[in-house]
Amino acid sequence: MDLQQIYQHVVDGEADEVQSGVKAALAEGIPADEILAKALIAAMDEVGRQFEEGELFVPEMLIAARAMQAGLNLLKPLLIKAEVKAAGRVAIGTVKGDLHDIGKNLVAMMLEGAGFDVKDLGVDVAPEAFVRAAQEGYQLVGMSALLTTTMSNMEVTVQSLKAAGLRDKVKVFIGGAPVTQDYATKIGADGFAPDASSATRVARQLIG
Ligand code: B1M
Repeated sequence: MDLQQIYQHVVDGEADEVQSGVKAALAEGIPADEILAKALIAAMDEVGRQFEEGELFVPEMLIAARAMQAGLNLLKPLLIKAEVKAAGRVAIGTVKGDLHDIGKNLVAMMLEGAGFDVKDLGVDVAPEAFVRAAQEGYQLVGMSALLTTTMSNMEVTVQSLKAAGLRDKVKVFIGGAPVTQDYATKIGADGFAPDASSATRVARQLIG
């Protein structure tokens, strides 16, 4: 199976073809993480590029995202290695105003695979919901943002944790395409991860 074909089916938003392509690639022994990186994630980058160029619009972007998710669902059991849930408790969500969840879902999946007890708060998560999770005893709060306009809600959440007297009880780590280490430092987050696999490493470091 040519990974380029799966890539093109994602760009074209053809979920059934993505699923059969992923199944064929797996049957040929292509590793799940290679299919993820070279076909699924690479295709979403292309979709973003075409959107930016005005070559496609929000509905097509959404259909492509669904096609990617269809492929991702098949890879999920292979990406998650069943380990004992002992690494720590993480509450993760996409910040208020932001509906992008593919990257956040990948990070949650990798954390689960690394043995973390993960509570997925979903998308458009208000600062109060992150605060509630910290009150419930989650030791790590992970925030994702894909829009430059919603990133500022990460800072609002850090401030809300402070105001609730919880800042020294939880570690905060952040990520998402527009987010950088400099931004994490600026808003007082404890960690930043550029991708899903480094998110696991950062989470481990933060929890000590
Ligand atoms: Co949107 N969108 N979108 N979109 N979308 C972007 C982000 C954009 C860059 C496209 C572009 O212009 N090139 C642009 C943002 C521009 C900006 O702010 N700088 C954009 C825009 C403008 C918008 C709308 C405003 C469009 C509109 O309505 N006019 C709108 C906003 C809606 C909202 O959120 N309120 C919108 C809507 C959508 C859809 C709903 C159609 C759809 C999302 C569907 C879904 O998520 N269920 C969508 C999509 C699919 C994209 C692109 C094409 C792909 C995003 C994606 O899933 N990437 C995106 C362009 C792009 O990113 N190339 C784009 C694949 C994913 C695996 O990567 O999410 O980066 P990513 O996650 C990575 C890392 O960032 C990191 O690890 C992940 C895995 O390696 N990471 C973390 C992520 N979270 C982390 C958290 C961590 C650690 C690491 O710790 C906690």
